[in-house]
Amino acid sequence: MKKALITGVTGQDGSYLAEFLLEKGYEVHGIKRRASSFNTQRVDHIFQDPHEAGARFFLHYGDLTDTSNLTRIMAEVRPDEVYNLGAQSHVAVSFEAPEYTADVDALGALRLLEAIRFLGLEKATRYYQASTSELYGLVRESPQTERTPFHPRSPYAVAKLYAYWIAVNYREAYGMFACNGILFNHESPRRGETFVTRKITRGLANIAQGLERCLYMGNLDALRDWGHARDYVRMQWLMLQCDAPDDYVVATGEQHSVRQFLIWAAAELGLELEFRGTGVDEVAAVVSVTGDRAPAVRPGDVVMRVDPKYFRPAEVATLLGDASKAHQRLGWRPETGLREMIAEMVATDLTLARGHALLARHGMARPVAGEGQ
Ligand code: NDP
Ligand code: GDR
Repeated sequence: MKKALITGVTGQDGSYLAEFLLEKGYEVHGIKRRASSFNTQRVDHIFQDPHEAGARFFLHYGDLTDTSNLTRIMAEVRPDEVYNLGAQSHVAVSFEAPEYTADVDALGALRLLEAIRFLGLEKATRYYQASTSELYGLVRESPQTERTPFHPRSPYAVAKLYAYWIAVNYREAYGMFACNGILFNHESPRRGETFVTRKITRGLANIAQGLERCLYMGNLDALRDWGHARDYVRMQWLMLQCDAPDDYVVATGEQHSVRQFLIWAAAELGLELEFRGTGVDEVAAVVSVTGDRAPAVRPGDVVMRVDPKYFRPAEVATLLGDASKAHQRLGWRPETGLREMIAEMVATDLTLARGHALLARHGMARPVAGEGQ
């Protein structure tokens, strides 16, 4: 039975990857952080009682900033495959916590590679690094391929640049099977609530149910290549099954604006939007409401306003990936289209919002958690 070790197992990708590897028959070990409240919601459905015979999913406390902890877990598990998905993954937050972001995202990768080397596992353990389209930053050519030059635009992207190159370096220096997946944005109903897609689907679902009045957004003109996380974790695994290690772009090859995402998410709730004004004065107003998904919304309601607080000190204006190499060498193609993914995200957030609204009607109102980035 193959063994995998996943950092960031409690995150969006970690949860889909753990599911995928368990289905493939792997024994899966994940590193979770100690937190003062539960942080395993995304993997609770695949929890297995370690006391039961045949359990194949195990969680270990750990942190990418803690060398001895990572080395000890690596020594205990001796994994065939390591997937380094753990990160402070929010670009805007990285401007506020640049040093922490570098410690986790850059040095965390080094610590894992060194643990593999220190334990003499460099020929036994394959390593996947969660690299990112943010490396391209100020893009020099479009679409971006594995050969497009990098120009990172945030402390997050600069830290990930180090992680990218240290994986390449350990491959060249020590013959390690280390791969970079240069993944473009990928989303799902499990996406963190402060990334733009989830912020929109969750915010609009809350507005539809009368739990919030208005969504406050940053740069609506940003262009992204959005895919589904479920499709992208399949590619993370495929990379480590090859005869030789390499780096791959993972993307859909389609690009849309944040504004367009808003329009399509609203349409899933039966809301037609009209955008008025420009720049920081731009708003989205409801033109018509159809169906019964948004009982709290009336035509004329302003459901989105721009708040410059969400602009970034340096923005990545446009990203569009060319995943031809992944397709030609590994036969990978994304299976879920953007409209289908938006429908899935809105449906999930609407169910959550209806639950909140029901509690509120019975005097058990819980505030809708936090504004953010
Ligand atoms: P998430 O933010 O959903 O998950 C990040 C995970 O890392 C969480 O499990 C988090 O734990 C964990 N983590 C954070 N800090 C530490 C730390 N100090 N030590 C150990 N674990 C830590 O990210 P995604 O699942 O979306 O992304 C997975 C990886 O892929 C990340 O490295 C991200 O940067 C990268 N990436 C993501 C893309 C995307 O569009 N989603 C695109 C390209 C790259 P906790 O749950 O406790 O917070
Ligand atoms: P990104 O994702 O920065 O691309 O990083 P995010 O969803 O945060 O932003 C995408 C674009 O939308 C614009 N935007 C807003 N973003 C947020 N979060 N909140 C807003 O209110 C808002 N308004 C407009 C942003 O300015 C940006 O242009 C994600 C992360 O998952 C990284 O870890 C990963 O490496 C990259 O994708 C690929």
